[in-house]
Amino acid sequence: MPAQTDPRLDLDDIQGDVLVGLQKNAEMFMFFRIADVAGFKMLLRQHIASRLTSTRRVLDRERVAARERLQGPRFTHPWESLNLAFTKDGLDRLLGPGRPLLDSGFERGADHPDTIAALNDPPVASWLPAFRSGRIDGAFLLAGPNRRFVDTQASHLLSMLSGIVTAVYSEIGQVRPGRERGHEHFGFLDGISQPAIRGLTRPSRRHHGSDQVLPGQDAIWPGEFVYGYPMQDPHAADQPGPIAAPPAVWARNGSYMVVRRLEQLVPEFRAFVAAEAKRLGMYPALLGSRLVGRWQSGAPLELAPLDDNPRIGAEPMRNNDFDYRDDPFQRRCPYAAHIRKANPRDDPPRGTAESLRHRIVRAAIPFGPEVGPGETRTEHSRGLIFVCYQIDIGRQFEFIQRRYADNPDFVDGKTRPDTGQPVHPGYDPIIGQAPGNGERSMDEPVPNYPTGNRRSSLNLMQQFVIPTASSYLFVPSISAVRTALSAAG
Ligand code: N7H
Repeated sequence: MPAQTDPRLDLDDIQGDVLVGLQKNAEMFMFFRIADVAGFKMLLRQHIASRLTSTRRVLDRERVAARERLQGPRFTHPWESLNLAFTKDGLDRLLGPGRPLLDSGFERGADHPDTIAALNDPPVASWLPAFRSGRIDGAFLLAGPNRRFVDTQASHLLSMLSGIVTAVYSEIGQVRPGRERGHEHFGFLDGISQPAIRGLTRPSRRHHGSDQVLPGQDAIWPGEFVYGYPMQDPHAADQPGPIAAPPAVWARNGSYMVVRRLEQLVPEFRAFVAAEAKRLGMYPALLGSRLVGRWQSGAPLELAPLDDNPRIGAEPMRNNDFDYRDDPFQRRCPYAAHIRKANPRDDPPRGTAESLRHRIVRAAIPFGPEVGPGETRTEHSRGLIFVCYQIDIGRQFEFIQRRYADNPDFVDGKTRPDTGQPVHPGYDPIIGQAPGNGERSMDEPVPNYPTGNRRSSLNLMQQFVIPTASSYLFVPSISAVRTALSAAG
């Protein structure tokens, strides 16, 4: 429940995946090109706008699902979800080339040479064919309780759009089966740490001077993710900052979506962790947790530095309740570990206020089959369809990738406890990318916990996470789909 000072969010107008996430066991990402603009606009107005799943609907479903979770079974409701987003080319098609320009990162695009260079991404020539040739105008997100349900939903949509839209690429993501549910393909529990959104949830406790909803979960002003609301004030996190002013009236309640199809080389990752753990004299699960910053169960190294503690991992009141102030010398968690890089909390030189300017809402889902019993080298494409939402792609997603994960000097200003020498933390071993696919390394894979000054480093000869497609999209409000974006031109 929002606090009185929190902004009122237009829950009926903001699409449901942006702030809360569509309910899903399976989700299809259908990238398309518009063939008949006038026909497409008519369908948007008459059929599609009313079918888009709003944030209110997702919240209502969440309440039902939460009640039922108490009784045991997993989500199986035949809830159909549909969201829609457009690339810059799609907006050009709908609004004409004189349309107002939106966020600069969005207008540059994921496949622009400057973006590729900034993120050290692999060349577009190595991406999936659909993303390297021809235009992509937008993407439908279709989610539901299982793959068959979503496939059926997709064929209904496609038959309605026949002759009007061409599907150029579809990928279906699915939660992993059985006990791996909620875990990504390397085996780690995902979807634990998300920003809480002011106006959706009420900050409930003061913790180290900031408003938090669950322990360790900072409340963020909604303008960081959606146009028309206050952003963070970099000097006072509990005060509303400037409004995220929409670049056009119709952009209000809209957000930007980054989609990245990230292939994961799972057998290779496992073999690497096993071999390096042996070399370093540690057990593989410990080394794996030092790369991520959490154990596979989700328990954070800050709270469980040497042994897994699945009870902490499963407990929302505990599994995020930490920062890095008690770990100035990376004894519990390496500076380069994925979660310490991706959300450094209070660790950057300017503290938490700095990290809160670079938060994203994540909505990823794994794709591809499970690793087969004899699969010692990757034989099937699998990985994560990484999705995140923000209001400024350059300051949020790109900043995390470029200035944190790909920057071997971040976190800066750290020194060795014994010699006072400066430390170079190295690359994020999960998503960090070096220029030209060069070699990466990370500092201190071996814990010096609770004491010790053994110096170790890990050479990451290859990447285990490989981008194979990337796209920047705008997720308009439902009312914009019904009006400005579908107005007869
Ligand atoms: Fe990451 N992984 O399995 O190792 N991620 N991630 N991520 N990630 C997180 O806290 C993973 C990727 C973030 O607040 C967890 O929810 C994998 C990209 C952020 O403490 C795990 C891939 C970006 C957080 C993984 C991948 C991020 C986070 C812990 C790619 C942005 C929250 C579970 C295949 C550029 C950090 C959790 C916090 C958490 C994994 C991609 C960002 C297990 C395998 C591209 C902000």
